[in-house]
Amino acid sequence: MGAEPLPGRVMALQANYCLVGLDGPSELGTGGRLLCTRRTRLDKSGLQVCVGDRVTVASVDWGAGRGSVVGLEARHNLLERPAVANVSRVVVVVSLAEPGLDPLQLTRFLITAEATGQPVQVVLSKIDLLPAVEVEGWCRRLEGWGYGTVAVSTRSGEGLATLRSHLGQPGIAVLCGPSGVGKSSLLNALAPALELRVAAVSGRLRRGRHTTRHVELFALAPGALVADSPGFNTPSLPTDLQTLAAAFPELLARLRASPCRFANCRHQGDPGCAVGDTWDRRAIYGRCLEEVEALAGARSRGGQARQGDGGMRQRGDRLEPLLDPQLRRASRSTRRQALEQDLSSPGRED
Ligand SMILES: Nc1nc2c(ncn2[C@@H]2O[C@H](COP(=O)(O)OP(=O)(O)OP(=O)(O)O)[C@@H](O)[C@H]2O)c(=O)[nH]1
Ligand SMILES: [Mg+2]
Ligand SMILES: [Zn+2]
Repeated sequence: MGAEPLPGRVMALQANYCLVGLDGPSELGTGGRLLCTRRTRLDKSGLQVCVGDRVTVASVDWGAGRGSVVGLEARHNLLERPAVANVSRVVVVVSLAEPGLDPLQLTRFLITAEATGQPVQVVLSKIDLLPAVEVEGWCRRLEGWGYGTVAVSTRSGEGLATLRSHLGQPGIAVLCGPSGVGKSSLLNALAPALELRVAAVSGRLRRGRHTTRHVELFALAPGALVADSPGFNTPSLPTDLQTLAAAFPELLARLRASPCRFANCRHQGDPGCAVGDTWDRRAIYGRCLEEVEALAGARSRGGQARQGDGGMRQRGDRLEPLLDPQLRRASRSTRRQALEQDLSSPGRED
């Protein structure tokens, strides 16, 4: 039994356990992993750990490779879905074909990614299925949205070296995106020893089959962790308009250059709108805006959605945190309080 708590990082969640990668050398060698109980209430808020969390482990049984998480460090940030704490960059992967790229769906992934406050990047996958000129067109289009892109193919190997250099940076990079776009295939291409499960797309729309079921962190280089995650189709939107607008880099750039006449401008042809009508994602922004407004309207009519459930909402068979986006952008301590209400759970994403 070890006496001093040992520092480490949550690499994956498994049922009621979490897999903790220990920082230093231990009786398990370097980079040893312990299966730890995670039902322990870490504090009175009942906060649970999430992949990416920095934790301390005690009551270690080296022979059995087991331990107990006894401490949790404050999170720097949280990607809500897939739930990963302390991310350094979010890489949204979308394929150009099989399944085809849906700009609204991509935007919803980008909005979730932007909420972390960390750098966001787009990987365009399966470029072997499209003429180079179309790939180039998508790259330019996404640059217009304010995003750097890497165009890749696991079949031809194109773009893999560039992607490796991005993912090989210190910190945690999260690969997220729809099912079947090739997230796990990309990691297998970069690190064949991982042998992650992949599966062919199916159906008329060539959709993925939800092959990856859990978020897991892998070391691509010393200090460089990358998370593979289960694909899902419809990331949710923020609950307020300021957060929504802040997730469109090209909109922010125009507003910084010259603000609209009215502070509550919807940028949909409003009088005195400085953003104008010519930006690519105007209609997509409009769709998201309508959805956020409709949800806000339903909340203000019902009232109970936010207050009655302790900041949680039901999605499918699990509870998800209702983090107030304004809190997320508030001071670090306020943000921590918000995070402490967060019950993160892995599992099936759709
Ligand atoms: N043509 C082509 N097919 C690819 C490429 N990369 C992956 N695929 C195929 O796409 C399918 C889905 O790949 P996965 O790696 O399982 O996709 P995923 O994004 O991890 O899917 P989920 O785990 O369900 O989220 C598999 O049949 C892969 O062989 C590529 O560059 N080109
Ligand atoms: Mg996968
Ligand atoms: Zn405007």
